[in-house]
Amino acid sequence: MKDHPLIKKIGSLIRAHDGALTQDLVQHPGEFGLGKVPARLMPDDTTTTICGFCSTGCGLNVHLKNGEAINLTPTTDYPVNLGMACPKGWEALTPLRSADRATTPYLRNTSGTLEPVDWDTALQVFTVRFKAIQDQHGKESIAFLSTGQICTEEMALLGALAKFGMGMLHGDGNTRQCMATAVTAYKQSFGFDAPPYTYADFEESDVLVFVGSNLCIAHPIMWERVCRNKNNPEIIVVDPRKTETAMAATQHYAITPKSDLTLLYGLANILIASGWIDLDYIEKHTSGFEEFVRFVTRFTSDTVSAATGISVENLWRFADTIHRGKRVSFWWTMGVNQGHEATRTAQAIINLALMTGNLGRPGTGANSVTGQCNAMGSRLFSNTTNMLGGHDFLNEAHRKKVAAVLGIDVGCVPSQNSWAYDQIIDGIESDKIKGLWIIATNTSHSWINQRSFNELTKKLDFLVVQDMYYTTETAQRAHLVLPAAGWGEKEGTFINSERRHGLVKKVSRAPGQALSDFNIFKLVAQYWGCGDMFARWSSPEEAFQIMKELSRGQPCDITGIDDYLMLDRAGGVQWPWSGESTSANAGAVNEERALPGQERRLFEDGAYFHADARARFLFSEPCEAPEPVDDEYPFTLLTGRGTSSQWHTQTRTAKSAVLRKLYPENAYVEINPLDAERLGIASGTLVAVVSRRARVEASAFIAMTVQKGQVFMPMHYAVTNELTFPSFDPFSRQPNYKACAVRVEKA
Ligand SMILES: Nc1nc2c(c(=O)[nH]1)N[C@H]1C(S)=C(S)[C@@H](COP(=O)(O)OP(=O)(O)OC[C@H]3O[C@@H](n4cnc5c(=O)[nH]c(N)nc54)[C@H](O)[C@@H]3O)O[C@H]1N2
Ligand SMILES: Nc1nc2c(c(=O)[nH]1)N[C@H]1C(S)=C(S)[C@@H](COP(=O)(O)OP(=O)(O)OC[C@H]3O[C@@H](n4cnc5c(=O)[nH]c(N)nc54)[C@H](O)[C@@H]3O)O[C@H]1N2
Ligand code: SF4
Ligand SMILES: [Mo]
Repeated sequence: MKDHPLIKKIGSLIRAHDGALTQDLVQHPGEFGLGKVPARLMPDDTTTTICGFCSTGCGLNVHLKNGEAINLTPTTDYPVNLGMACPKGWEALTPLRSADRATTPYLRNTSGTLEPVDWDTALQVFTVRFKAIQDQHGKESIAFLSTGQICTEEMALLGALAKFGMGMLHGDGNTRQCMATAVTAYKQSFGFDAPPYTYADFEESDVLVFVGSNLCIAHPIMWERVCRNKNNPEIIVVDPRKTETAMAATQHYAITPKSDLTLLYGLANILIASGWIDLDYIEKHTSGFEEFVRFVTRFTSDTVSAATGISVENLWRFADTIHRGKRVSFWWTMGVNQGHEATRTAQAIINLALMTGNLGRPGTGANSVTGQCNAMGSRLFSNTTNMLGGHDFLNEAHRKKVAAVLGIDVGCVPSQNSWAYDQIIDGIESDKIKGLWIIATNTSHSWINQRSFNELTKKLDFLVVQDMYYTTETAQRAHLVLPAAGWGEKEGTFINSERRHGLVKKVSRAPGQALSDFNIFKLVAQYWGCGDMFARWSSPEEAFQIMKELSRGQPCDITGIDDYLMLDRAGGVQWPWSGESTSANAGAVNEERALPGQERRLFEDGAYFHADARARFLFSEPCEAPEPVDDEYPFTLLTGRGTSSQWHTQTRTAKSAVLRKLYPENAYVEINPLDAERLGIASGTLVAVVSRRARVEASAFIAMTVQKGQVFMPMHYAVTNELTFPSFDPFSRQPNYKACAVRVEKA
């Protein structure tokens, strides 16, 4: 390796990197040998793991032959899914065996094609090119975009390596597209990013309110938990579309898109004016209520009805249902998070729960449902928006604590916040970002106003994409592709929507020379010359021990989880778990150690994470949607999930013949029958959907699911984000994917 021509060229740039890991990984391509695969009360040929698609975090039994997965079934005694799985879970192994897996690194050659190279060359080029950019344009000129879809240990290592080892200041992830609003809303309202619920709450409520959430499609097993509710609950859905979830609800309010904030303030006004509030709770546990009361009085039923399209009678019915409920839970997902005033909308939901005392008791809560398998890991440990372990880059004591735990110089820890995703992309435009490393996300498809990003990639001096497949839209634009092992081919932990850390196991061999993201980051550290800094991160399980130390004393403290084996035995562990068991939280007592109770919720004592222990009522004046419809673009385009068998940009789900049978192959647009008739559009014909950004084609799906004047396109087809309008919530900088103006015409 020392004689490699590149080494000669770059000389002292690279320190010795021929440690055991390099020997192992570079000399012997492919990660041979499976992990330890601890079996939890299982026969030797079956082990357990957690599904790698959505944030529900279902437990799966993986059936092995010669230590290698051949099939799987849902785990019956896992507290999350109780033996159920959705089509994606059942098909989770199939995408691993696809022919377009990246089995070697690829480097773009002088004629512009991606050419296979070995790991050594790939890592040399990675190091030389990024260092050269930093030398020329400053350390901050390279950035990373990471993900909520790799193991927490991998995210933590990437975040630490990029920011503390490689000197990057800017790094963000696809969690910005997804959960940034919930993070910001909780931090401001509760003092920490803390979704309070446990899935048992789905079964224990007597009223469930879903705002901008299509649980039947996006979280089918959470929906199954709702179906197990024995209280004959009222299920209220607020969604402009008549979704599968809305059809199953007892009350559906087909709200005018992006008028949720007004609706929620109007409901608050009715509840307050009627005395349907819990003054005791408000007084003991909150602050800012009086200002809030003064603010909401102007949201009279008539004005709210006009803005939202919901009749005055129905506004009162909605409020009355909340009032009559003994255990009311409020749930929200992307219909809220992806909006131009998303943070305040999420907080308006939180305000309703606070003022009615619906927090901290079974079946209650202001509950943000997460999206990706490990979005919650990314929220706490990706070192992007928050510093490792839910810490704050701007807080000196936090910087010292994190540096001490990692055994690094505090001078390596940035004292500034990173740019958000959109600001990093703007940085490419303004020549401030010259190099970008994208890990486990497919920006070229999923980013809002995708065409603009794709144009900008041409301005980058160096784009590295680390993915399971070399065929993704983003990988196809890269200078260098690093081949990653996927879910099932590596070990680590995920954190699900209800804060449950679950163990993910290696049950299959990564193809060719693909390596786990963890080992890719370790190699990068060595080639970069900062391997010593990460010597303690010798394996995912060692990294988990570091994560535990980072969490100590935080609301997300997990110091009570001994190791992976304990996680496995306990059926996952919800944070916090510092090890003290009380009669309330202790579950089955094992001869070695008490395992935590399997369903734990936050704020049972009414103490929030602000210094005064009070939750805040936060609010702002609603403002107009950024791109309202007009004569030229008369339709509101809604976007979201299409079916339970499609996952995001489809790099994985499209690889399964079984799943492909369960959804339309080509892009489609849902149109209301009245609009279709007026435009002379027949079902199944090709139409053009035109926005100020693009004109794309899709087949017409004529259905009552959308209201007149609205159309819907699933995000799973790349054309959808050619149309979307880039606007962002001012507090969370989450993209407003859910509403832009379009027209529809015959193709
Ligand atoms: N099958 C499948 N499941 C998934 C995913 C997947 O790709 N496929 N992705 C996962 C991820 S990462 C996420 S984040 C979640 C997303 O889960 P959800 O948020 O439930 O899914 P979406 O379809 O994006 O959006 C939910 C609803 O918001 C509605 N909506 C649009 N505009 C508004 C509005 O102004 N107000 C209100 N109240 N509602 C509005 C849409 O009509 C849509 O029905 O799903 C997760 N689960
Ligand atoms: N219009 C519109 N756009 C949206 C949304 C919407 O509702 N409407 N929703 C947004 C939301 S909520 C989200 S979360 C985003 C999702 O957007 P993306 O994150 O871009 O979507 P994915 O298809 O999940 O991309 C994950 C990538 O990681 C790769 N991968 C999978 N596992 C691994 C691994 O272990 N290691 C590595 N290195 N790679 C891996 C996959 O092959 C894939 O290329 O989309 C957003 N975009
Ligand atoms: S609901 Fe989510 S976690 Fe459960 S099997 Fe389906 S994709 Fe996997
Ligand atoms: Mo998401």
